[in-house]
Amino acid sequence: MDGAPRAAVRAYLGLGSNVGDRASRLAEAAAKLEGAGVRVVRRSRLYETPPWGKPDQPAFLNQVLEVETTLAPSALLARCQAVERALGRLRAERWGPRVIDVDILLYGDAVIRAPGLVVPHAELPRRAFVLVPLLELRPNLTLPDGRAAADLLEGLPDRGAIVPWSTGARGGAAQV
Ligand code: GSY
Repeated sequence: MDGAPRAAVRAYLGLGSNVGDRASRLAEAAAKLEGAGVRVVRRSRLYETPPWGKPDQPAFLNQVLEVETTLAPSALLARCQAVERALGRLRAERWGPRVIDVDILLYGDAVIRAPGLVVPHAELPRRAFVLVPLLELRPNLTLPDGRAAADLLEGLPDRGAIVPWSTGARGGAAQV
């Protein structure tokens, strides 16, 4: 069915950066994701988050985008990876620092277990830095397996460390 027209699906993408001008990289990623078959509908605030998995690295900025897409999941993954490459992402160290990371978190209610693509994202239930911005956009979100995202977050000890980003430069207003 590749190439056949598809109905639009709401998908959620997780963005993260902890190298260089993090906020600019996230904005560039959102801009580059848009194009044939992908429209960014809403974006969460930016959150400053402690590194997960490998602690001795700079803090991340994270954001979640809600997109409307007519791309198949595999094509949306290819778009995400193209954006990572365009912004200079090198797939090197696992859990290491990165200029940009773009992950598919949810693709409608789809459950996908394919080589290279697991949806909902396999780590979503354990990552407060994803759940907090996702819940900002979808406070009543239930995962395809029936679990409430808010309940998952409640069980994560680091949830309080996920805070809206503030430059602190001019009164510290949160960036949106
Ligand atoms: O796949 C996400 C990349 N990443 C992150 C991240 O985006 N934010 C935080 N806080 N820690 C992370 N560790 C990895 S790997």
